[in-house]
Amino acid sequence: MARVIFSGIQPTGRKHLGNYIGAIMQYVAGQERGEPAIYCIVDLHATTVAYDPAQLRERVHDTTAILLAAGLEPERCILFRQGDVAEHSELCWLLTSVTALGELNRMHQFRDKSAAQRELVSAGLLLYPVLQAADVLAYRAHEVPVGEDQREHLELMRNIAERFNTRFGAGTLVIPEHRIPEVGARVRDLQEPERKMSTTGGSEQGTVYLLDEPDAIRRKFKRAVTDSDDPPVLRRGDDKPGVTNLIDILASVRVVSPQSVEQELASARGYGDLKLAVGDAVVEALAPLQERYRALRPDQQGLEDVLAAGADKARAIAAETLADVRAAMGVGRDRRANGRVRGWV
Ligand code: AQP
Repeated sequence: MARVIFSGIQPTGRKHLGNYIGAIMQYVAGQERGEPAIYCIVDLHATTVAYDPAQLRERVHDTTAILLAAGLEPERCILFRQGDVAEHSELCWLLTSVTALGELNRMHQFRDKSAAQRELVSAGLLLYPVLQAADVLAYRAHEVPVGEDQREHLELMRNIAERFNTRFGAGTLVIPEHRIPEVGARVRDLQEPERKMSTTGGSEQGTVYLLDEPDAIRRKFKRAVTDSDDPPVLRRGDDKPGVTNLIDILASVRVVSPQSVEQELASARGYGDLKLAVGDAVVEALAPLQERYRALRPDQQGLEDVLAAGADKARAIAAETLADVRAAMGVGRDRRANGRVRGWV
């Protein structure tokens, strides 16, 4: 059976190693399997917190160039901007009818982000996971590659889809499954390893950005917080978040198992060797991405062309789902004729 893969990513110019290992590496691998693999830059989600409208399109271009530089190929996947496909917003509204307010209030991300807002906690921030559900469900995706931090939203999305099917018609929506990597699902801040590496919540020194200079990357790893075990113990464990994080990052960028990294480091003199090895490996892994990014980013028209072509393909799929959802809910004129979607009038 064809496996549709879908994932969304926020538009920022500062994607970090957590985004790369938790999500972007999986996106690239998903191109092999997805039928199709669909990736969306979620500019509508970006409007749920304070932002600068003049910068939003720039950030979308930054992220598009990063994804292409990381290995997404427009011929092998569908890459587009959420705001170019109106079906996402419409489906979000329709799905609110099967979403409980209490569930949205309980989401950890809503609680954290609403506490961080200085002026306005927007209703959009509360509805964020419903729009996310609409993103995925519009494509009847089976698989959603994400990091560990999105587990709760994925569960909610499944509840929404199940409730919709029970209320309005079995089989209308596909119940998606998350795909969280076994290693690297939660890359931690290098300075505060009890927290995840994050765009908004982390420390500058603890966050490795994909476009950081090689020296800066090595320096951040050199200063990474480990622990005070004496003698140093180079193994993973819940009691050793800093060391575990470094081993997991090294394993992820080399695409080997953490056990093989532990074996390799068995004769190391201390944490310094681990920090050097992981710094070098990350610099090496990111070098081709950085080079391609520098070539791609100035061509704004080329990036827009990729997004526009992706949006056309995405819209064609989402429109079919929307027609079925509207029909099942009895909303608007029935746009289906002989099972096919008629033009929007
Ligand atoms: N630390 C992480 N480890 C593993 N995966 C992670 N992801 C995010 N942080 C980690 C995964 O990256 C994908 C894109 O996330 P996003 O669209 O939320 O982008 P962002 O805003 O740049 O990511 P942050 O850092 O998570 O933002 P904050 O913390 O500021 O809200 C997702 O699949 C996510 O799981």
